[in-house]
Amino acid sequence: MNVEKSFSLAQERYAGLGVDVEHALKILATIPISLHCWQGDDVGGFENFGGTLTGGIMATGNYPGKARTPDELRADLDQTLALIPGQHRLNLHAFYGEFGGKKVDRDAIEPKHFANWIAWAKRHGLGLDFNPTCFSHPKSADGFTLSHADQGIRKFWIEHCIRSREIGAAMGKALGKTCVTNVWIPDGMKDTPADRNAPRARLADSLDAIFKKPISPKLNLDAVEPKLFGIGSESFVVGSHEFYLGYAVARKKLLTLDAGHYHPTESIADKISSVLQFLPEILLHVSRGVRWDSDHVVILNDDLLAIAREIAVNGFEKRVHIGLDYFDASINRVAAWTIGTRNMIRALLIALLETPLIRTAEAAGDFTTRLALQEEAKTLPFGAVWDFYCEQQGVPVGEHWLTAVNDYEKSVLSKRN
Ligand code: RNT
Ligand code: ZN
Repeated sequence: MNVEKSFSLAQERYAGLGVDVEHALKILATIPISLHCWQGDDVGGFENFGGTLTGGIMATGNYPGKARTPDELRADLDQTLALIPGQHRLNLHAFYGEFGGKKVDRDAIEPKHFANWIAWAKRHGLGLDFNPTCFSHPKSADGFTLSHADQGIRKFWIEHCIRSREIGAAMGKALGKTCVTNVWIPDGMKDTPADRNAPRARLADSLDAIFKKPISPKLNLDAVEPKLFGIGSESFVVGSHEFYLGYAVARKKLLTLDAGHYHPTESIADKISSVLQFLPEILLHVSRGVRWDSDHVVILNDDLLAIAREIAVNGFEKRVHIGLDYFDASINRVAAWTIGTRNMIRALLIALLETPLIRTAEAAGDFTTRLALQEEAKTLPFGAVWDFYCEQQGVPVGEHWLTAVNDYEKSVLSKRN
């Protein structure tokens, strides 16, 4: 077979540079990517009380075939997972619970509402991650949740987040795989606030109330996600980077770095080794902003490679939880998941294969050689290794996954609506 032939030539080429390809593939197979459930239905959720997406995030496009029920979403995920090499995780939002047609408000969610998800994950050997949903709800309509001036509204969202952690712990326990529960809130202001302090003080208090009850870190880890701006919160975001960095360090929480949450020229890759000096673990939301936090499908670009390098080169794969966070409704959603996830894995592979000689050159102060090798590395035959890995893991090689997606679109997605 061509795949094997190309692979063995590639392996030889890498061996000449001191790179053990088999070893790289072994490590790659241990790195789970947490697929975000919300790519499958444009961040809609299944509460079925007619809510629209709010919170300053937006899915644009109306490609046909979006999942309308948990069963449809799971079927789409089954198809997606069949196209992605390796063992991964699913990241759920609270409003993807199964409420049996009843109105269960956010402050009343329980592990039982996620029983089908847990059973499905168990069948697939997947871990689950979790998120309270502090948007797309009447009590978040004025743009504030955990930092709201109204104590009643604050209490509602605190209760939601407390329950979310408990659901995370239940997932961790049932699956024997630690759940990461990530708190992101949309709180902020469109225009210049007079008081930036009081909302932040309230947010810190609310978080302390949420995290008061200790939960075993074997079952659930708490993460907090900062942001620079959102639609409708352009001038002020309560949970800014500095706010949550300080909070995470002071309270020993995971910090979530979302690739779309900073100035467009600012990269989260450079933040990883900075924050890991002071935090044992972090969570990534790998995304792609185009001019703004637009959450485009992750592609194999320099930004993604830079993130992958930081993880692979430093051996941070146990300390950095990798999640995806994008939502494109303008293309086939199964393809969107597949493209982004395969790219994340491919970027990690390229990074793992990068020649140790680059580091050696840098350590020797030889920056000429460093640059030369960095550039040579760009045309090393990682594609042959990637194809081999896909074949070895029993998923389609190269563009052949697209055939499966097209068939699925014809036989399943096009029948929806
Ligand atoms: C929003 C954050 C957050 C959401 C998801 C749906 O800016 O990135 O992570 O995208 O929780
Ligand atoms: Zn995010």
